[in-house]
Amino acid sequence: MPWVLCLCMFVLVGLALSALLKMAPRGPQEPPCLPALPLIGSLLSLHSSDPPHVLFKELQRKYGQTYSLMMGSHSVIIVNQHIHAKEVLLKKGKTFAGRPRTVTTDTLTRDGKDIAFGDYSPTWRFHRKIVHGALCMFGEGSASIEKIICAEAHSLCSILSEASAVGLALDLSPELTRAVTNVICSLCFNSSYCRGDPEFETMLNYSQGIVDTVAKDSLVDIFPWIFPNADLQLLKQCVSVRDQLLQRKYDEHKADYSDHVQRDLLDALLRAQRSTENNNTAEFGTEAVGLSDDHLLMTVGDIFGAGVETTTTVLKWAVAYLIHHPQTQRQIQEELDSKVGSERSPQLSDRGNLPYLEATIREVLRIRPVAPLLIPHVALSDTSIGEFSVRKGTRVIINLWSLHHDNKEWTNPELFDPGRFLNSDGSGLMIPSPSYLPFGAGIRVCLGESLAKMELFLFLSSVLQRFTLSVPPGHCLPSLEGKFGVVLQPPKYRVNATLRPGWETNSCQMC
Ligand code: PLO
Repeated sequence: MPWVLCLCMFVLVGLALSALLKMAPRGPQEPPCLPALPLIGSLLSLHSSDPPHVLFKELQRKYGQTYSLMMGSHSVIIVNQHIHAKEVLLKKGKTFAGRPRTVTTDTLTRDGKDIAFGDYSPTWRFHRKIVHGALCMFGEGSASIEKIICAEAHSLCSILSEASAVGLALDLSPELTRAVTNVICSLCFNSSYCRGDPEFETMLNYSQGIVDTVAKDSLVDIFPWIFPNADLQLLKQCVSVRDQLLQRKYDEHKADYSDHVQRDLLDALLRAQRSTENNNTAEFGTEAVGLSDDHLLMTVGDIFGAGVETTTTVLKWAVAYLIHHPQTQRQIQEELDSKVGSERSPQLSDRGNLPYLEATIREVLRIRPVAPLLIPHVALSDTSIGEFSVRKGTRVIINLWSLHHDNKEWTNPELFDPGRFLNSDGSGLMIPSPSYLPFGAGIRVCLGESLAKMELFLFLSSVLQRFTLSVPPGHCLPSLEGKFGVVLQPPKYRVNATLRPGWETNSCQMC
């Protein structure tokens, strides 16, 4: 019967085709996607009491380590594992070097004229190179930066001594912020703030306002046309106060600039700006890559913002963990006693001799990364991550929190354990997992990494050499949860600084 034959043929052809399709190498596929509705995207699946980095880590269980979602109309890929993270940041660093434009970051940076939030372009590359050079000149390797940090560490210790003498429990936050701000101020403007300086208070205020409102990928960034809300108003106000302050410093500097002396980082930037006006910068392509005053001002804003908020935040986390773990504190102090003693202050050359302190700093940066989602990247052309295809314009979020808490990579990732960064006999440092990127990686890696490491080391060693930190009687230990924002902020808490035996009469010495 011909129709039976036909049917058989049809089935056979179908089977053969499906076998062929199975054998043929499968082209790249899209990553699994959270449910999404027109306009609001995946908003309904993102409703949670957990902060975004924790929620994104949890969603891996259902969608796998790399998945996508829609933020409004934007497609976003979330990367939760180190192999894909390194593909994005290192192997395909240039392809993923873009930045999304958002209402809040545009407000902060005059439409991306800075380094951290500015999109990839010849101007951006040139700009970053100049800032990198200037930071190298005044940062790592320059003896003066060590002196500046030590002077601030010394003044911080004096404040702790005064508080300790009268048994006052201190909120360390403004003290740490001032110490770190002064390092950046000396570096950028060759100036510093005294305690209670009204300009410093202004700075504290506007910076908190910016941290609370900028780049949180909150509703205002996703639906700016529906939510021109109070957050955006506050941000605009804070940015305007910041801009006035920076502009004043900038104008003063320009007024007495001379080609022959380089007093600080701003002088180095001004010199670079002038020399670009006179030379061509062929290696950056044919487009004009000049640095406008806006670019320089926004860069100084970045250096200030990044330099102050990040380092202060890490120091506050470090102190919070140290008062939770007095044993760690004792071990650091024993190391300091035996390797530095009490005749002099710690200095950068001691770094190699204090592995336990270094391991503690690494562990703080692991367990509470300053920027748990880094800053989002954007694919500049069609590309892929692992087996997944990625379309040009897709945003990519590296969930550093997942990398640093991946239990395939870290034993008991929730546990604070500096020992994990030490070799078996505790004499040397190591990085036990490739899933560790506290400063990011690749062409957008943090420019201030070495400066931050110097500050963390000198501030913590100077304080712990002289003081033991503890919770004031009757107070609770600070929560270690953190408030999500452009940086992961520790809560407000107070500490008692008690002078260690032998230091009661010893005044703080300068290094
Ligand atoms: C911090 C508040 C400041 O007033 C402005 C500012 C500038 C640069 C930002 C910084 C803030 C937060 C931390 C950022 C930094 C650039 C790089 C750094 C985002 C918003 C990180 C952690 O990536």
